[in-house]
Amino acid sequence: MDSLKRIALVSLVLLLSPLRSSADTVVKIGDVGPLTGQLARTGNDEKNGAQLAVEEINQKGLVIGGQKVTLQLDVQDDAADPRTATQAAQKLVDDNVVAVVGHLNSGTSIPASKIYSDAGIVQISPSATNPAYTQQGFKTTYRLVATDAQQGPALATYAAKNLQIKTVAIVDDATAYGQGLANEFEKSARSLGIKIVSRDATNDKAVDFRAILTKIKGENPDAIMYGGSDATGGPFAKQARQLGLRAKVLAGDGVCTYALPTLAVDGASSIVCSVAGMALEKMDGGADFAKKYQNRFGEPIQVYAPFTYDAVYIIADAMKRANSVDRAKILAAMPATRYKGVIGETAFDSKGDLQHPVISIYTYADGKKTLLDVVKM
Ligand code: ABU
Repeated sequence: MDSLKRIALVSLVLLLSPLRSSADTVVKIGDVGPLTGQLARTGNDEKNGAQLAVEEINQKGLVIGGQKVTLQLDVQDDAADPRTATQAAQKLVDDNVVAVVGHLNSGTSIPASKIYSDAGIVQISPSATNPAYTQQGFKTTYRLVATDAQQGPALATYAAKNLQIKTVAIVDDATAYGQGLANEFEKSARSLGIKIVSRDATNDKAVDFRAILTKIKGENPDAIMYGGSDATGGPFAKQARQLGLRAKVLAGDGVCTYALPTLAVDGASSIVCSVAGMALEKMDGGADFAKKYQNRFGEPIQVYAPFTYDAVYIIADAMKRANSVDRAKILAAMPATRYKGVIGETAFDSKGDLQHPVISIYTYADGKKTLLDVVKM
């Protein structure tokens, strides 16, 4: 066979080869949250959960529309800053991601959501709890946690009924999350007959809470409700204990991390906090997931890693049902989601909120995060 014939034959074989049609299509999924700054610990936790799902799905093999698909996580850092978050969102749009897992914070998820909505990209926040996130009329916003309109009342009810709290001072960190949660808590607490003795605001970069705490000490409340993250809530509880306050410190999911005892030290035992989803201890497969996570990353889960893990699987499930990796088709498949994952059964209402939200209540006993109650909303 002369060389021209040989080239023609090889080209024909390549053209008809099934290998050609099975060449991988790389599909990008955005993952965005704070990877630097005070919330980097929880941001990396969420990124790790998503990474684990991507690695597993790629290892098992994903075929969409007869084409082998390799998922790639496009990771962006929003530093928990609203402006940086919109820049990160635009970068993800420009990178042609088909869906986004993020952001961690309400204060970043909300401004970024307009950018994803304009681009028709599904956004699944694993942890943004401010109700406003899904109330903007966007078809693209989803979340895997209960909202603060559920978390605030659950915490207030636990305080009134289980802890017999009669008086509370409220402090928030002036973020969309911390202030919003404190507002929801305050509304419910009042309706349950708890007296609000004071309301103060700090900020999410504060390190010294002694002026506010000294004033609160004079008010002698049964509890202090703190709306904010573990980075400030930990030192807040620690300084409260150092000043001799014996009041319970009530807080939401921002505070309720694995790292909290390191940040609050002696103050950790005074904390009662909520997580806006099923407790890891009660998740089917939660223990296996925790082991898998520990083996892969060499550290324990902070809070929401199982939620980003499921978020990636939910996106892959939407791709399968749409039989497409086209972002518009993935978006169209999302409302019919019925996905059973590590965090439980996920189905969304018309706004992108969970149909069956759950709140878990914890404390820290002997430095260990300890489950007190699980409330189905
Ligand atoms: N939900 C806890 C922390 C994230 C947020 O800002 O909503």
